[in-house]
Amino acid sequence: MNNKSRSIFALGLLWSLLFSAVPLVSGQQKKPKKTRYNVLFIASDDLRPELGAYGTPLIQTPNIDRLAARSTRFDNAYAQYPVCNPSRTSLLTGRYPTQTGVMNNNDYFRRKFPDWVTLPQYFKNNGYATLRSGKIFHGGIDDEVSWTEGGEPVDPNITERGNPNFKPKTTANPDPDDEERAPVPSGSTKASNSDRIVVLDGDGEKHGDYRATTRAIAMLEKYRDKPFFLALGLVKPHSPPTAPKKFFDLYDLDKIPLPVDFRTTPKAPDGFPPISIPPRNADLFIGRESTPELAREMKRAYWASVSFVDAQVGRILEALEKNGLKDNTIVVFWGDHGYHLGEKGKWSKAYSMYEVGLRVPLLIAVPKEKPNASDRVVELIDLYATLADLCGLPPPPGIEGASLGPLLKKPEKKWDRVAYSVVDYRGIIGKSVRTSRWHYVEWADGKEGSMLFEHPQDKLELKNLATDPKYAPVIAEMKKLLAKIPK
Ligand SMILES: [Ca+2]
Repeated sequence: MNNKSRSIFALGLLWSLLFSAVPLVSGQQKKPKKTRYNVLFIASDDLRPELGAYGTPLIQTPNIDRLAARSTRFDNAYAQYPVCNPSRTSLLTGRYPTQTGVMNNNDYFRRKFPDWVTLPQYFKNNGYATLRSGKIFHGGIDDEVSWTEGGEPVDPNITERGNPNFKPKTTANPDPDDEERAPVPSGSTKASNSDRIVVLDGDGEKHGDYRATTRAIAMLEKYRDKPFFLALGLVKPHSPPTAPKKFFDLYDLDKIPLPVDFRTTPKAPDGFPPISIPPRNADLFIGRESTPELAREMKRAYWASVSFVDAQVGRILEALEKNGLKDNTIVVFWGDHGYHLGEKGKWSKAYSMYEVGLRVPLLIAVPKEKPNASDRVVELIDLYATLADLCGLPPPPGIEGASLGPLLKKPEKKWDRVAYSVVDYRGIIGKSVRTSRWHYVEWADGKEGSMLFEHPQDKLELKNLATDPKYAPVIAEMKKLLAKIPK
């Protein structure tokens, strides 16, 4: 060996030592390297799992159904809070609302926890381009540092609304998700701005969701050669129900079904805690009664709005294919909480701890992974750990939730996790726990009422078992589970 080759040999030895030392330090040395998938993360606002893929007859969602046909469909997925900002904050920070403290649509988690790393930020820190188009965090409370492109500064007109010393520059719109601040219609039968039905022209090209999708497609084309985390947040079918005329025409009004527990005004049935259905709707039929006819029209508008969302999902998925990205991109489609369409007279999600208020659609499509359906109880908060796992990133520190990766491989796998949800109604804290068989809810530790339902036989939650002494042992078990919600 001459001098030159000796020094090359030494250099090579040094390099190989260095590179073998890195995995030793991070404890990853034996893990096979996983594919660096892109992530397409699609949110729909206020979408309950009423889709063709979820077995709803009549509703027209062909694009989401096609995505579902190559996904694992989660049939028992739950939001951690039945309002936008607290639910999204929980999902995106990987912490329960009891940890974030975010329980309304004005709080920003970084006020208390400036150093938390969000789901997109975690991808950004791991070399991904993180791209946002549309509503991912709450409107006006985006988290700019989470995004490579598309982030916006927080709007103090929203986050400072509770601060008595704050002088707003603009009059922020009353928050339609807040029962207390919801706009009051001037006449008893006149619809307010947020509960009127909006019919769009053409394909809805002028609507924010159409434009957000166009922008997301442009981002996808711009970043197609990098690992990317692209988040597209559609605001429909959030009120007001909005869609191009052609999507209304898909539905025959007379065939739109009403729920078995339909009422014209929101009210908890006898034997249920009154707090379970607040007397005033937040989204639709605000301060006014519905009728079966008006209810059918409103539900048709919601369905049309869902079909409009479906069309945007179709556009972004088509762009994914056209750019040759389908085989290396994980697609996640999720709703941020459930929604009442007349069940127990309610037309919104706010403060509902019922199955219909908490259950969400959740589809996860991984390239080359077999399509499946899983009835295991999962939480939106699981998405943080899941996506990090599926993309081969190191396990994120400090977060709650579990990777759903094992359920994608084996949907019937033993899974003893439960779903927690929390709500704050005028300072009264409600807590919910969902197991595979039971759904238990209590307010103020039970002092303001409680509900127990058995699933799947009472999937519409028509019979409250909490007052039947026979179920005291079940309730004792449920209370033990509730005591485990991380604080
Ligand atoms: Ca929402």
